[in-house]
Amino acid sequence: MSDTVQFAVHGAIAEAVIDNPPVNATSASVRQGLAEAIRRTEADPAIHALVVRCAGKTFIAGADIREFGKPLVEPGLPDVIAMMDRATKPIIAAVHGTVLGGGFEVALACHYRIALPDTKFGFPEVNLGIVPGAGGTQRTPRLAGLAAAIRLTTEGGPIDAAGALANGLIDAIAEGNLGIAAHVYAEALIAESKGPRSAGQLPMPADDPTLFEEARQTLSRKMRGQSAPLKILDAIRLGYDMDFDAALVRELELCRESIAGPQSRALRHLFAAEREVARVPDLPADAVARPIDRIGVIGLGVMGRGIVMAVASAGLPVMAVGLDRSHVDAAMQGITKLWASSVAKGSLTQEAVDKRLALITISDDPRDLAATQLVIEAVTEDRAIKQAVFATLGQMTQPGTILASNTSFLNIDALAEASGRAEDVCGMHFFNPAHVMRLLENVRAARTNPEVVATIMALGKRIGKLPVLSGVCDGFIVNRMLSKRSREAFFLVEEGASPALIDKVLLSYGFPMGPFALGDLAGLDVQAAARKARAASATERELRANFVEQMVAQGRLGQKTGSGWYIYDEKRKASPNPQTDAMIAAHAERHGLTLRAISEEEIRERLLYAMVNEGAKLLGEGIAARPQEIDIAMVNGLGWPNYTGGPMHWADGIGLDKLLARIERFRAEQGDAYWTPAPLLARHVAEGRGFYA
Ligand code: 3H9
Repeated sequence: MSDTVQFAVHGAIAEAVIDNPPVNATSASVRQGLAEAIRRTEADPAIHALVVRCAGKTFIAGADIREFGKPLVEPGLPDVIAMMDRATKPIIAAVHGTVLGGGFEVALACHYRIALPDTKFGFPEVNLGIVPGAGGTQRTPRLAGLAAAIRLTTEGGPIDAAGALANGLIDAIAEGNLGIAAHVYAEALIAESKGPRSAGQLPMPADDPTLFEEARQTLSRKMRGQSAPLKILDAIRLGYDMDFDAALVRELELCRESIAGPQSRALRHLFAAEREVARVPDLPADAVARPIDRIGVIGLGVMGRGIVMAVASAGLPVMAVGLDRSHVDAAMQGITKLWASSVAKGSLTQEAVDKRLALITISDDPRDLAATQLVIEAVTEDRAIKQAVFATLGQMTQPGTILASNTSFLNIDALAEASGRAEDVCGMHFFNPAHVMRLLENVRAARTNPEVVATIMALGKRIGKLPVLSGVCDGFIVNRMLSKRSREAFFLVEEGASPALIDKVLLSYGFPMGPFALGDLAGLDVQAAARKARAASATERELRANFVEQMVAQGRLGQKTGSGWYIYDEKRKASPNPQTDAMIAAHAERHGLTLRAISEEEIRERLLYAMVNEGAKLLGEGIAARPQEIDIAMVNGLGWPNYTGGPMHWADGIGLDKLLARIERFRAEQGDAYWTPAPLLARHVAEGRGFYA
């Protein structure tokens, strides 16, 4: 047989058990083993049915992503699936765990499907920029109807066993031992003389062009810029335009084209990078995570509340400490209100909310943090206040209790010294809203114990976050790179590019919004405060580009006051703001600046290359250990479009030599202070390599 598929015969029933860790992907040996199992079943007159199931924690979770881009080893998955479809004896898929992508397609090609109750099914191909290629877009509508098929294949989200049963995607839910249940099921089929049946023989459901059109519009909005979702709709439509077999051939072509395209390469890169960043390269093997079963949060402003919610949502007890009773009460009211709105929307049950609330203990006395193993500090972003809090925490918590700051810009080494227990101190920088955003920048300070690093990386995952490790610097990875984009955006306005044009350029690149719309959303007062905090190290030109301060002085704080870079109506819909044009014109006159027309290309390059160059500096300085950290942080923290693979992957695609040449040109035009190429970038170009290879 094959290394990964065991074939056994029990009476009239044959069984193929796939064992291909970690996720039983359909690697070459699995395909070969399955093909052989079908051949043997067909050839042996004593066998009347074949059960296909998997060892380990899951049924097949998809095609083997690691084989993509390499020459195909026969047989391909569609060939194996065609053998199943044509088999003359019933094949039963007995499934558990996560039945995904090519795994779901294998199951759908089997003639009968039974599943354990907690099984999840789905077509996550779309998240990898891929069109399902082994019949998923053809069998699903025939079994589950058009609406369910469109939803499953284009949205990528899972459906549970009960949903799959209700939608006709499986035949039964099995209790107890899956192998035994499958055997019993197969025996019953044989006893009732139920033969094979192919979903391909079923008719397509009635066509519904409106459904396709609505899906097209929704996907164009929700997954803006991505080609796979729309290609998947095209693939489903094939079922109406040609017969089943021809549709399968064309579906496979669309699948292969999508795999070869840049968007899928980028998304697969992120899939691998996401797993890579969880492995910190230089942690000693004996750096084991400390046990954490009680967390403290001190400071209950917007960030602190979000962190409390994130921790409690993960089922961990949390001691929430605020400045005084009224702050604590206000925080709890805020948290309760947010969760109540989730209940009202139907995304959470009241029972789940009650469980979470029961995990939160409130206090206004830092001494109550003594029983925690990790405290996340989220007090006001002020050096003196934070240092005082760290000094208190150093005294009031046990040695070994991890003290993590949620600071965005302050120096964690200084906080570490203030605590008197520097080896227990680190950063855990959440993004707003902290209970929603996945990215978590974990920060290793100069004296952080490796065990602390191991603990916060593991804890981040446990509370549903995507932890990325950063070193200490001003702004860590995301905010440091973003600050270069903001600077360039203000300069571009001073030179003549309108904020609306700049926003449009970034929007069409794929960001969810441009820097000025984002500033209005976040609040220009917040931005002004951040600029003030960094004024001491700012250049004259940076200080001169004081548009934000000018607007704040006029009471224009962005969306919350109805006016900022844009004007907002009561529904917060933006329109151009004549005051902004007047402000820019007056600013230019005051400072004797000549405004010029700036091309969209220059705007795009200056905004994005400024960030890539800063990313290269982060790498060169060792703040980010690998380009993966940067790509994952920027995609998940800033909304850098995922289908470009993140700034460093994208830059490799452009070619670092071209990038360096543009940076040198901007340096000549704008000055060394803003456009000195990162030494690492220059070195990579000299060596003819990219950030990745
Ligand atoms: C497809 O099926 C195309 C077909 O329609 C058409 C064919 C013609 N291949 O996530 P984890 C590895 S496209 C190879 O940490 P979890 C993963 O890299 C595919 N390897 O575990 C990691 O390795 P490492 C459609 C894979 O328990 C290890 O498994 N399917 C694959 O948190 C553990 O992964 C998908 O897109 C794979 N397909 O989550 C499913 N999948 O430790 C993608 C995983 O060396 N996979 N690995 O880094 C997932 O969503 C999650 O991995 C899963 C498990 C939910 C299965």
